[in-house]
Amino acid sequence: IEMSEIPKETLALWEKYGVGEADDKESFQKSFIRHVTTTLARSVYNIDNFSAYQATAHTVRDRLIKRWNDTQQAHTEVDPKRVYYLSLEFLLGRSLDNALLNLGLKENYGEGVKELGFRMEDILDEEVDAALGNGGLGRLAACYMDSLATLDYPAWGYGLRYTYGIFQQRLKDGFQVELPDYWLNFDNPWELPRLDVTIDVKFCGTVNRYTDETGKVRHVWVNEDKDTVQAVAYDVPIPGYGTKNCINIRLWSSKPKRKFNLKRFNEGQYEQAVQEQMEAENITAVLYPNDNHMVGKELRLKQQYFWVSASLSDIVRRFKKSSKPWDEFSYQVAIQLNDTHPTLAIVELQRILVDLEGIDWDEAWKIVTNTFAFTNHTILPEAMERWPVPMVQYLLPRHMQIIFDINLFFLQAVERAYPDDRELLAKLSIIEESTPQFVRMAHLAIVGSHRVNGVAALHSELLKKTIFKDFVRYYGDEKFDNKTNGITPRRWLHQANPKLSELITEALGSKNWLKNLELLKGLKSHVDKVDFRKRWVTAKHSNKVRLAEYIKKSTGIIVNPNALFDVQVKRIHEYKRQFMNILGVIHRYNALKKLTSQERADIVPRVVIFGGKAAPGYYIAKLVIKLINSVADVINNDNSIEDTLKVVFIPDYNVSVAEIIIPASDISQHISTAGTEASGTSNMKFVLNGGLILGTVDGANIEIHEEIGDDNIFMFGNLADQVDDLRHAHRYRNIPIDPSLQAVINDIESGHFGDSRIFAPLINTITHGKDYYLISDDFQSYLDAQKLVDEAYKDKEEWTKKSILCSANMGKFSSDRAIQEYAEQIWNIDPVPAKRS
Ligand code: B1H
Ligand code: IMP
Repeated sequence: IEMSEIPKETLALWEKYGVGEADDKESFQKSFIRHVTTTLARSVYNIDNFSAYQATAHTVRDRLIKRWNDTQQAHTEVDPKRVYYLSLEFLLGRSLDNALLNLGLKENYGEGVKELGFRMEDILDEEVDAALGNGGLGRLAACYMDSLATLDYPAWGYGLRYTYGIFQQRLKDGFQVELPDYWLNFDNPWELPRLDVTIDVKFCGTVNRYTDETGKVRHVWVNEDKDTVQAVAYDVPIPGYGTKNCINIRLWSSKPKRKFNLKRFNEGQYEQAVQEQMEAENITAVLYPNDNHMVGKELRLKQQYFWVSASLSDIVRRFKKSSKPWDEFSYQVAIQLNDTHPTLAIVELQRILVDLEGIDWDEAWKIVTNTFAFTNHTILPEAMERWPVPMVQYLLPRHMQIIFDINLFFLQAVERAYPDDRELLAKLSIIEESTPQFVRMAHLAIVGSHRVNGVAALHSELLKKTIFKDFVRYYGDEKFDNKTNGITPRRWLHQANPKLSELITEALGSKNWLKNLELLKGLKSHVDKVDFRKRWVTAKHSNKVRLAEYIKKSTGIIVNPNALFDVQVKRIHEYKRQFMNILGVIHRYNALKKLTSQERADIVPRVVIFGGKAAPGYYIAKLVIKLINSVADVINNDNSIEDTLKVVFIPDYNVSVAEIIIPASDISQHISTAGTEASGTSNMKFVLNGGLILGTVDGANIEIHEEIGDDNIFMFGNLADQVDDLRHAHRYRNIPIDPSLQAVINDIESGHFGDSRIFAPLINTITHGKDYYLISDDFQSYLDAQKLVDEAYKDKEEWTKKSILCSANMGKFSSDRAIQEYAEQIWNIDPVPAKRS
């Protein structure tokens, strides 16, 4: 309804009784008590930390909803071009602390809960993570939403509301075991169920051809009711920092379209009657727990189409509200594809335009390609999405036809540009001509988008030189570019490291750096001040004490906060080489054992900290976890080395655990085989928090190195352009294993760390598996780099200077910078100032 159609008296009432925005302590306490009483139906006599969390969360939620409404209203009034970020993963973590800080409520509310008899820290600790993602890709989406909100961009995220997020990891006898993450066990205050916003999503069925009244051949996709499921919207408000703006992530949940099948029930077929219900609900039941690995399950393809179909239907509905002509669609709508997972959106939009709206193919295709842009996040071959043609044909018959047509017209154009180059056609084709045929999703994403980007400079270059080389030849260079990843300094410094954040704000004279991270450069002038360095070390030390307490609580292991904390936390994957790290630990242990007590007195004690989940079906990665724990058992119980080395595997690494670990690291490891880690984003988080890094010449490490300089980073290993030759050499020549590495392997095989037969398949990846990730080739230079770390840490003052310079030079890696680049260079969107009311 238009504002002008509402009677003045009605508006006056809304004005009078409208939800207030008061942020003071007393208003908080009033809301808190009201929520305890009415929302939770509890009282002063039975309120524990968890209810206090719920009441606080609901109080914040009220404020968020107000901002969310105002933001949506401003967008509706301005009707600007919007960007839609399609991601199968949003790894948000906890929301309460983030919302309190972004809204500027933390101090008043902290006071408020204290007077009511609670500690804010305890309340914050009651929240379960929203863990709807695997790792870097999902967390990147979350950081990008924070920046989009903070910069007032008119943006929406679209994803799935999984009933089960990434599994919880426990350790049993040193092995990983998985537990379901039933995160919706209690009410979730951070979502707004929109039970009235439902969209039908079709599967299966057949395609009918007909001739319409103008004589044009058209297609209609029909299916049975039982093959239609319903998508229900749940909205997750994302508040910006230092703005009234609050944007939305719309997550879809699946439910059966048809109510219970009464006929079958009455025929006594109870199970079949329930079956359909369950199959519909299955679609959004669980997040696939594979990072950087494709699993060709039919249910995963159903998830992808379910999500894409509901989202596009919503986007198209919103576009139609403003009655603009179709040729303006791409001036109103930008859609970013977070990896190939949402690639079917390209096909779905073409189907909507051609089949439902009756637009000519070529005109529709222009609209489609001007709307979409595609981000690639990996070049690992096992992660490339390919779907069997028969599977697509069965689930989405009309989409398969459209894909064939897209491919035909595309290849015809290629042939016109390169006549007689059959090989080029085969290489570029969207269809892989195997038995069965496969749809290559990356090819479809490139052909259907106007821009393709990688996520760090090296990665984007490698894309152009390797897997997308032939596309560059056809389209030219301009379609392919780089958008180096970024992280939000609000969560990853201000929230996770309040002590350091406070010190930085004091030194720089304001909090402006939280919105303009380049201002951190101002810290450089403080490096030579002894007092500033002392306070920097004090802040870091208290983070190490906090982590030591967490380690004791979660593993029982006691570590010394004065030791050098050496951290590798990320998904467990062969290409990330946690295996090399633990082999290096064994090497260190054996060296320590050879020292005399006197010699050991000179050694910098180390705590080597691991964390990360292995995909449940990734056998070798799970063996790496077991090896780490077996090695830890031996080393931590060997008194002869006098606490110069401890090894810890922190279970269930997730976003909120990361917030404790990252600010406490002295050095962290980012040691992927060169050319394999597209970017990495935890590397940025560690350095922003004044942690040094030990890394290979890979991903964003290279750009971090450029920004912070040679003196403040430890780089080692073979370069990306040497990897092919080295692999070739392993495959076809007998390359002897590095002697230090061989000694370590012998040690494991001697049974020093338990029954070595368990580890044989893991060790074989080096000795008989051609050492695909080049551990042997990099091992010596890795050990050398570790030696430099030990030496450097002995000079505490110099180390602290490095630490400060690390933070000071990290401005580039704010997700605000990344989002601004996307907005200006790809999406062509402008901020819509947040409404004040
Ligand atoms: C990244 C993935 C990924 N790249 C498939 N690719 C998945 C691929 O469920 N799947 O099928 C899930 C995840 N994740 C990561 O993206 C890269 O490895 C990192 O280097 C990068 O920093 C991150 C964000 O760009
Ligand atoms: P949509 O763009 O129609 O999907 O709207 C998204 C949400 O924004 C809706 O659920 C409404 O709650 C809100 N909204 C849309 N238009 C207006 C408006 O004009 N004023 C206030 N809120 C609006």
